[in-house]
Amino acid sequence: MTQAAAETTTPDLPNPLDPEETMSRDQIESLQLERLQETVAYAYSRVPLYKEKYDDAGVHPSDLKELGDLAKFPFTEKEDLRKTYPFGMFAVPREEVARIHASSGTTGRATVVGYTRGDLENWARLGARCLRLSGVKPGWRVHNAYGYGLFTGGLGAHAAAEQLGATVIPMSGGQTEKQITLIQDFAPDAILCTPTYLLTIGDAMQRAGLDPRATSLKKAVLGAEPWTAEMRRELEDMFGIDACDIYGLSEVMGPGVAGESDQLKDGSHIWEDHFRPEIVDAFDETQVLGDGEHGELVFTSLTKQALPIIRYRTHDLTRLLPGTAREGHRRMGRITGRSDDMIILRGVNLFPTQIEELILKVDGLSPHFQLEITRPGRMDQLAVRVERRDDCTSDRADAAGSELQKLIKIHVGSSCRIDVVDPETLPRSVGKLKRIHDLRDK
Ligand code: DLL
Repeated sequence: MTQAAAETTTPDLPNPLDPEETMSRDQIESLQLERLQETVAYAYSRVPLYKEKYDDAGVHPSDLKELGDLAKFPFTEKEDLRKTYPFGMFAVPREEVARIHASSGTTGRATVVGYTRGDLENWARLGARCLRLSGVKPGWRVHNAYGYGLFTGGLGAHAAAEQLGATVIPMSGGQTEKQITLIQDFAPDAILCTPTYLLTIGDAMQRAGLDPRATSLKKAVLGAEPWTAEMRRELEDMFGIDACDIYGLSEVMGPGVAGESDQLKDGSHIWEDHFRPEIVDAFDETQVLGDGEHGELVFTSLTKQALPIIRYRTHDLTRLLPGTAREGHRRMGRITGRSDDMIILRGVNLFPTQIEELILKVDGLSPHFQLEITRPGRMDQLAVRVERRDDCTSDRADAAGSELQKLIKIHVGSSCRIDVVDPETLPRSVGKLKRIHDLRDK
């Protein structure tokens, strides 16, 4: 055992909550109204796109008298950031922008986001809140395997862990063998990465004859892609850890918009002193839905200086639930998927998370899978390609495939082809995994 691995105890360091974390719902809502009025007026006076949109829609910041009035204001879309590429939506002179990030996106131009020094401080503080809520402690060693660079994951999670007072190991994504070496040598207490990348690391350890349960890891804080309760169980069993969710998106901030309690594991708390969430009907965005109802998540930033964002359509589908671990801040349910990840198969809507949930209910099937959409004749066809587990023989794999097919028919309502393939034949994730392979145009 290395010396690092031998040092097992970390003294308990002070770990105070931010005062806003313990505010009541009423206190949060009055703070939200005050900050919302300021933010909308700030954006209107500094960003031509907002002024133009609001003038066209006949609304003015002074119309915001109560929180519900926000619904009178037009949405902001990813397309607005593309139209004003690269810096057209910044509300401060470029010299006051301390950092730029960008998301590559799969189509079209990258969307560029910016932060003032103050924005970076808030981001780090909110990220630290998430880690603290997930049970990560000051003084812990934190292995950060989110990608560093223009993606907000790496640097965002890094600043969060530093702010918390952890010792950060800035590994970034990829180089799985090196990840494993560092996990063994530096003996981290927590790991930060995407759920599918943690699966890749665990899988690679097992193939190298190592037991992921024997590492020093106690907690994983996972996000940047949708994952299910079944995947949480898979990863917790594989590593013998607590796995918690962290949510965020570049346009709104980055990782740290919402985080989950390791005690309750009941969904991520949105830091509502900095963001006002709404849920709108996914098919009619003019309808704002109540708490508990499923729809598309929309965010308004309440404190951002460089890039205030008002009613930003995330296209993430979820619902809002009352606060638990932090009572004043509502939680979001699991994200079922993004409206643009929805597969419409002969009239039936389906998300990769639904398939993940069903695969992990079938004995013998592993969480390594991908979805292929083809159009052999005139009809779309979905094929689920899924690896059998090592201990599942090829004979049993056929039965497992039939069982999955039946489950998908019953629970999703679609007929699809199932290919159960050998272990280690599908590509492994190094960050956000692309589950859907649409081959219809090819
Ligand atoms: O993925 C920020 C992030 C980094 C979050 C690391 C958490 C951890 P983007 O690249 O802009 O930013 O992608 C944002 O990723 O709209 C969701 O569709 C998805 N996403 C992020 N976190 C979660 C999560 C980062 N916990 C997009 N569960 C979002 C489900 C998530 N989906």
